[in-house]
Amino acid sequence: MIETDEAARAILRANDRGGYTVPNGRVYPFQWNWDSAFVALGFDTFDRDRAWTELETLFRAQWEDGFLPHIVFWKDDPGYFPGPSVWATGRRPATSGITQPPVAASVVRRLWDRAVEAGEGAAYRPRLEALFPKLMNWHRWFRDHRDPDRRGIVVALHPWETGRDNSPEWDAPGEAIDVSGVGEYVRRDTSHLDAKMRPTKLEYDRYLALVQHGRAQGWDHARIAAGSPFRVADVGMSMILLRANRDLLALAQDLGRGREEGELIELAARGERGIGWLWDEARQAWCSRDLLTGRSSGFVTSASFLSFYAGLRDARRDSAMLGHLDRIAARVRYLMPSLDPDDPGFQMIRYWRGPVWSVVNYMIGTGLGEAGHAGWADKVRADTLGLIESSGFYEAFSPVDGTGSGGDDFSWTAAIWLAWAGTAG
Ligand code: 9WN
Repeated sequence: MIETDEAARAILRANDRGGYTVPNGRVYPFQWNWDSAFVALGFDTFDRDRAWTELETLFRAQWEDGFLPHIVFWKDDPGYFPGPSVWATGRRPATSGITQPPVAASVVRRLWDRAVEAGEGAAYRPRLEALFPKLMNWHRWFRDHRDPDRRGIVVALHPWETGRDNSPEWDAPGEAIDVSGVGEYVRRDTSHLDAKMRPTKLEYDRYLALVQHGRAQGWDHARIAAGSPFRVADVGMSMILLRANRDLLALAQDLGRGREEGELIELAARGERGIGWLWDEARQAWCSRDLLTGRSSGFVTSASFLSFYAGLRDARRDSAMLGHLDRIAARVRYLMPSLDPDDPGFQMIRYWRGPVWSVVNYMIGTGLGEAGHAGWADKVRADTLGLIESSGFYEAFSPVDGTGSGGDDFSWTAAIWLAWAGTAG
């Protein structure tokens, strides 16, 4: 364990580009939004100052309207496609024009609690005071631009926004995307990694068509939303935002920010009321739903199990989800596969159609523990530990035999090891 801890710290140090950390130097040579939040959890176990810096750097790329981009291109690098010239958002620093799951507020709450426990509350309070309004503005941006019906959920306008890029949840909604004008392009991901682990050509065409749509709207978020051919209420982002609004509320209370406290109580209450729209009664599971057709995806994915992390407590639905957990655990060696292994589209090494992702396990395990399901929480953590110990710090892992999938020496896997999987208590 001590050796693995050292290896994890070495990965974070090696992927540190000075104030921000790349997920993997070859495959992903820029700063990614939710990666950086998880990375901060890892740094916090051995370098508190550096952990806070990671998020401070990310928020330096926030737009005036509160939007926080999914990639910040601090320096150009030809190793990744699509790079800054394809996004063409015209920002400084250069950024992408879509966002990613809002885990940052939950991470900041944890960093803050740990600083207070360590007796460093006074030293870190000014940094929290500076980050708080930025987090608030990002959450308001979700309310204003990603929740057209004011249900308290998150509508993704690009599969990359969900962080679960090629999940089959986006297949049917993706059919509405016209790819005829995409043109020629050269992917870089498949020159670094086995194409069997990556999305297909059709999926990439759709990703690029949506980038082109955003660019044609001058990256004006209201216009993009109004005309987007892809609008999916993502169960993962919705659960994560509900949790994050509660965590931001706790921070508002600590800081004595009464006005924001009221606003966050209302946002969390709205989320709790509205998220029931994502319960699929036929499937007896939490599922993403296409906003344009109103249809539920019907897919049970790892994101379905984030209901515990979101703090939803509904005995009937919880027991249905635990039933799915029981069934899935009997089918694979390692929890939590990104797609139900009973689904015909399950592929054990293809990205978000099967592999286990340590960051999702962290959220699922944390939620299960908080909801009083200690046995399941322990299993999710022990499985994550087992995967990393046997295969290394891969981007993701096969739930069937533990083989590593995607990039190696991966920052968020190292961070989750340090902050959660590799810890004893
Ligand atoms: C597109 C960096 C990111 C993660 C995502 C993961 C993958 C990018 C890609 O890598 O997405 O954002 O090019 O494949 O799906 O969750 O943030 O690690």
